[in-house]
Amino acid sequence: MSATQPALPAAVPARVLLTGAAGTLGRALREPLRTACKSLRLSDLKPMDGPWAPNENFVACDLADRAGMHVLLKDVDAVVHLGGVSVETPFDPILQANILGVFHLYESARVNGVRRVVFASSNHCTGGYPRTEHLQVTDPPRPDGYYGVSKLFGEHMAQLYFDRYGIETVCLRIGSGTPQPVDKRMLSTWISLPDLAQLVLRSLAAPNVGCSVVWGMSANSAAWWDNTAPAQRVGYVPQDSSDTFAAQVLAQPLPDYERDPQGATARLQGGSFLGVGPFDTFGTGKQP
Ligand code: NAI
Ligand code: 15L
Repeated sequence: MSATQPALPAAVPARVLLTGAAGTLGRALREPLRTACKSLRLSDLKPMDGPWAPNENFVACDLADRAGMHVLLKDVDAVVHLGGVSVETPFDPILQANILGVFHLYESARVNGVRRVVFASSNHCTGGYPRTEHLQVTDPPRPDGYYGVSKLFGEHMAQLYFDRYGIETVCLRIGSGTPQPVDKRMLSTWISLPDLAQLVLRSLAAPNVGCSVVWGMSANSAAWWDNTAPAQRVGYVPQDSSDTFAAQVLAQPLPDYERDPQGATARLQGGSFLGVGPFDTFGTGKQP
């Protein structure tokens, strides 16, 4: 890709907290974040191993721990919130990490005077749409599971805390953040890790974002989402495209979840997440 990328923003807030720092995307974003900000506080459920750069420190915290979250958000200007359950699961872990955790995040932000959040939302907010639909961020949500519902809860909390308290949030509906696309669906949903880093930095630095939703995707010809206006709002200009990998990916056999063209996992945007559940919520040992 050769789309001209505006100069990287100078105005990344000085003191940034990165939750979910030990996860896949947290590890990928750590270096670009610590380079762009003055101090980077890393957090995750369990301790991470060093070594630490001079401007980094680590604080272990469970998102479900109210008092711990209050302390975690002290003396930070902005939060990149990646922490939480990142796949479709039974409701209880999602309730703790993604529902209670996001409530603690925003209440701690309000009490500590944090002005900006970059929230890792997900394409699973709209994973129930057929792959034939081309979506705007303003289209009605169609979550494909409890996980997608929890991300929509986060987006609504972001709106509430902007309208009531002026805390700005960029909700990134991330597609698939990986080194390269590995299946047909990802030709539509892929975001390269350098593009994701650019998107996060711009979301931290862009002025007057209010509460906005941006698709987290590279410049993929097969995209299901229109990112024109949302990307402009934060100045995001993707440099990569899944097109580069299309021939290689399409030469591979389809993964199991794409094989039956009438099945929900192949027909709908959420892919394999639609094949997870129902769960044995009431412990009866019987699935409906
Ligand atoms: P991941 O599962 O690798 O990382 C999530 C991190 O959150 C883990 O290190 C985990 O220990 C931590 N965590 C989980 N529960 C916690 C709790 N109760 N308290 C504190 N920390 C907790 O996920 P990944 O792939 O790095 O994704 C990061 C974020 O981006 C997640 O919120 C995910 O939902 C979102 N996302 C990721 C996409 C991707 O392509 N990787 C696509 C769309 C959204
Ligand atoms: C997500 O929201 C997940 O966190 C990630 O693990 C991927 O499955 C991604 O969506 C996807 O849809 O590819």
